[in-house]
Amino acid sequence: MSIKQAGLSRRDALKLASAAGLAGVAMVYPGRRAFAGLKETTLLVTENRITIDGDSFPAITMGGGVPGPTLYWREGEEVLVHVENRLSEPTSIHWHGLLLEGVMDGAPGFNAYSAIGPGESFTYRIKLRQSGTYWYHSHSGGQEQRGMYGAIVIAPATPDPVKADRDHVLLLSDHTADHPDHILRKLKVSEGYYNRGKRTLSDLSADIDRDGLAAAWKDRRDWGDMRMDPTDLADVTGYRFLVNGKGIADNWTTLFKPGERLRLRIINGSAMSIFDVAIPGLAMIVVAADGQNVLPVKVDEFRIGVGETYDVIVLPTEDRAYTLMAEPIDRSGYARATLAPREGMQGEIPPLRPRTLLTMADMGMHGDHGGMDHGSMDHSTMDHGAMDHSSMDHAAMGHAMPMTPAAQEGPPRGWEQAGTPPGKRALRYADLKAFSRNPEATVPTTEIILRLTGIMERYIWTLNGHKFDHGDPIRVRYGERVRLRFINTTMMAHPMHLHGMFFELENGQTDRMPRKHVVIVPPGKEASVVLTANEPGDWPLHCHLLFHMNAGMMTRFIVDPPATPARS
Ligand SMILES: [Cu+2]
Repeated sequence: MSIKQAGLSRRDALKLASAAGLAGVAMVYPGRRAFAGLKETTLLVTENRITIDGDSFPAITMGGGVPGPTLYWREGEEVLVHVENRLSEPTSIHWHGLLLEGVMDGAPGFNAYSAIGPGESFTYRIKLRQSGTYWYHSHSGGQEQRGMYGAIVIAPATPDPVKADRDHVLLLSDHTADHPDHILRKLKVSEGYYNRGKRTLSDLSADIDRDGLAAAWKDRRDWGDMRMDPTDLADVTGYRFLVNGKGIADNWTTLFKPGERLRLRIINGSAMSIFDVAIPGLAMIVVAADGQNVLPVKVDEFRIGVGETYDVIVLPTEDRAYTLMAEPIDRSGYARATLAPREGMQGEIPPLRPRTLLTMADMGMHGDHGGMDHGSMDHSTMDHGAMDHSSMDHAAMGHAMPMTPAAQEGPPRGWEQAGTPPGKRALRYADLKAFSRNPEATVPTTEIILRLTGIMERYIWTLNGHKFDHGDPIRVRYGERVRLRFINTTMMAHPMHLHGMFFELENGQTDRMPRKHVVIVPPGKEASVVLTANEPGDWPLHCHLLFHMNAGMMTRFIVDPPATPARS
């Protein structure tokens, strides 16, 4: 672990204290009541100013900076986090990916948890039942976007199967000086407000050259009918993209000695941005997804949805600097970090890859479908040839990206096309195999269908056609084995996140389905997961795009408490 960049953190202070034989936090913070065997952390939530690439911005900070401090914990520990709200508005902290008691989950309005009022404090108490890379963030309004996010690294109780000489968190985020409430208002006025990548007439002529007049115009007309832009991969642009709170000029850097093994814990803590991540010249071995170990898979790049995490091992052998590039899928900019053998070095920055265009094929629509009601996007009228669950082509799901892009002129077309350079390999969900075999072989007894829906022109994002708390919640029995089928009827990818539990991604694996808490459901496609409902509670299930969630793309996933055996 490099202490270099972080300065002497509280954790380091604790480590030093324990190395010096000083047991317990009471020695470090005299006067605070010590809980035997508990690890305590205090997070002050305050308004503060932060500096990115030399520019100063207001922010909401946890512990004074953005991101908040990385919390280094150990599996089996019980942790106490005292959160003191020094804002003039309510706040909350949610522990993303952690298994915990419902009231400690930190989502206001769920599990009898309420937001922490101005001037108030709340103590979270979590007994850590897992290890890996996670993060924490506000679950109130747009506060996450304003700086309330930080990383969590939980060391396993048993020796870590992943060996590394150095271990770093790379927390990706998107920053704007615009207030989140203002952004949402603008989005509601016009869905295209932020979409500056609109296609122009000259684009049309290029399409006509390639596809012929009829096809080009037909595609246009279809898009027009749906009131969506074919470039709507992301609906908010104008962000700058950060690694560990650092901009492109700040250039977050870490050092290595050639031949060392580096573990990079990459977290997508952005509000709205899905990234393609690569380190040109360096292969990455993916060893964990969403905090859970997977069988190692070597790739050149991966796509990371909002709320997802990937741990990778890299083995730089050359005496040169490398650039980690994270390009948002709308290619409106990039975040970078540098891995270098010495201070002051930087790697080459490759040109941004072209922006992918979505096509009607992303909606599973081929040929004439003139009678279709685009306004309601009724699932039953869609072409489900490729969506039959039983025969679903899992390789084509989610991250399916061919090793080389199809030979074609112009920008890549279709969600799956990341513009991966020829001969390079992009991670697909189908590549993820759980490190340990799935304990559950039980076939799901219940299938729950969740349609991802929206009325884009009014910026209403919904589940099964209902805004949050306007439709029925999902309710399952304790211990029930359920399948959740997400059917995306919209033109955007939605990273769907479940609190309180892991699910197993149905990615074509049989007994090694990866355990995740976020699944990207691509535009017009579907994804399915299975889970055993063994965490009683009233859990949020939502799209992790901040403005989609705030617009209503959220529901309750209620797991009834276990039945109490009748007394005799
Ligand atoms: Cu969404």
